Amino acid sequence: MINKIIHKQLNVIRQTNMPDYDREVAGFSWDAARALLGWFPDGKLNIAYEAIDRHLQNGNGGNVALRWIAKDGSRKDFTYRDLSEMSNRFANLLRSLGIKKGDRIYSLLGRVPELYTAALGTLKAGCVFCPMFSAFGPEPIKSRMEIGGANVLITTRKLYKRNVEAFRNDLPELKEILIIDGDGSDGGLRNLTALMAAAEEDFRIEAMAPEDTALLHFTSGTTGKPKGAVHVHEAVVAHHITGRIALDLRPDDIYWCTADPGWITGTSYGIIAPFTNGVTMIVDEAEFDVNRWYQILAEERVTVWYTAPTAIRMLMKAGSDLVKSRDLSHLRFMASVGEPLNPEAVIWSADTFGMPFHDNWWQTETGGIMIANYASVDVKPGSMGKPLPGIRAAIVEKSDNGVREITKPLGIGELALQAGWPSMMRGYLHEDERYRKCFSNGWYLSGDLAMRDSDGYFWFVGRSDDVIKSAGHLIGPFEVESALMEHAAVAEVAVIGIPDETAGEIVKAFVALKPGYVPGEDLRLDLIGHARKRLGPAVAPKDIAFRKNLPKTRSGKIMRRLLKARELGLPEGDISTLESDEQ
Ligand code: 6R9
Repeated sequence: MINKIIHKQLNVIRQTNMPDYDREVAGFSWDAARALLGWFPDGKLNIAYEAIDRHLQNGNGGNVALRWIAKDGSRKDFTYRDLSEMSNRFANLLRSLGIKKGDRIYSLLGRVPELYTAALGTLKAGCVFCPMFSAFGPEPIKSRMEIGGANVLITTRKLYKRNVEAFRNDLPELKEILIIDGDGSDGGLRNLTALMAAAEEDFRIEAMAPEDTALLHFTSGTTGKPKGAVHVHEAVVAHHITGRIALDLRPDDIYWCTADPGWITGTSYGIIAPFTNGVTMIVDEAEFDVNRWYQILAEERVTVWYTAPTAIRMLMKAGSDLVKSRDLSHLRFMASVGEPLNPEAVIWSADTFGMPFHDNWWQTETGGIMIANYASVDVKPGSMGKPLPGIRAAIVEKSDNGVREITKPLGIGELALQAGWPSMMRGYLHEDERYRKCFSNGWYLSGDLAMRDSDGYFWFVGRSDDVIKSAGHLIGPFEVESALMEHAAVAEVAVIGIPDETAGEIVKAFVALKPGYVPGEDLRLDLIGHARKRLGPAVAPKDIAFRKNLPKTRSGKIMRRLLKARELGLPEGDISTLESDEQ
């Protein structure tokens, strides 16, 4: 723990949306947060109305909602009115195809404008939106579409051919595939652009019950298939208030969230929260690039910036001079999420930008920010900050009848949140048992280990499971192992995360070969190639090592933990259940 504290200046504190954290905590009510939104009669609402059309009613339809920067650097602006009309067209288009309320609309797209209008139009039509990463290969795409029962997929011709075509007929519920770059002549694919042009511009937004499903976001566990976290329309209450008090968003902000909507950060804070708060949001189609990023921050006069530790570490590596040579005087708040943010990175940013990155913590399951460093609160570098007003967070440990709170400062235990905030997932799709196991004595158990200090700041310690976090993305070892098992040479496989200076962790696989196969560089590259084809570059292992056998428990479970301890030269811990272990 670093003792240095970054103090906030009084003139900064006064200008924030939440100048007094303790007062906000004492006075906070979710009902008051609900009242900040527009709502429909009879307690109904719709996320897309709150995000877009409410601003038209308030006379702000002409404000720029989305400034899209294409890979080639060209810009395109969309006002709130533009997005309203385009999402209306998309909703009408769904209706014209016979798509009903509750149907599941999936996207497999890069960060292009169609992704944003499809998300909003889907919500307007009362359908469920499920965004997928365009860097996924066919395996993760197929399992996600199968589990969620996808009815419509919006994608590009290339992504369809490469990742979907081969299994299209295995998905009986999939009715329509809309191609954003289609010419209408492909077998069974529809041309989104033509359909959009033909669709009506007016649409009566579906009034949804607060508990109606709005979004489906997949996340990974240690075992089994990916889990589909179900989120409801009322989640927008939490998106809105966290945008306001954790990211300090205001209508005159130029806000840039660098996350892709395939990750929940890119939906909650890359679509919903910024729009409900009426900002101008920057979307960059291109991937990370140091110079491009600094150029965007300067040229677009970004005021609030939300990014992730892997990117911050890469910026740090590129050096402070690049920052100092630009005019970044418009920046007033910077935040980070997704993995531990090293204290060095916080101090570096405070020295280099004149303000620190504000780390915050949350999960796909929590739907929105739960613990954060706020604009008005002093920052302890390395800490995730303090619970959101309205959220009770605690450190708990197992007890005879469930869990009990550890109140001793700096006691390590599982990070838990008192259940019952609006953006909490309402279930893992088709997996009630897995969902129920997340709760005990009214606490939601996060699966993360953490501690709280005597000032109420929370500190991340580690994960309590084997899930890997690489460049901010959760990767389930089982998903990677399953893909490698499909290779003819593989008898057994175990996948773990290895610490990496930049990406936090990288995926490494240990493979035992079937008889007749010989370990070697060619086979190693072949296995990596196989995994990349199946899983996509974001999920595939970066490294593969061969073993004669993998360490297993007597019940036959591969001990990933032991492999990891050996790999890192750490104590092997309790190996009493270890069975075969010939290396
Ligand atoms: C939003 C998001 C959730 C997991 C979470 C934890 C890790 C997130 C963190 C952090 C340390 C932070 N995590 N924020 N670890 N410090 N500030 O990331 O959702 O992809 O579901 O991941 O990410 O392990 O449990 P998701």
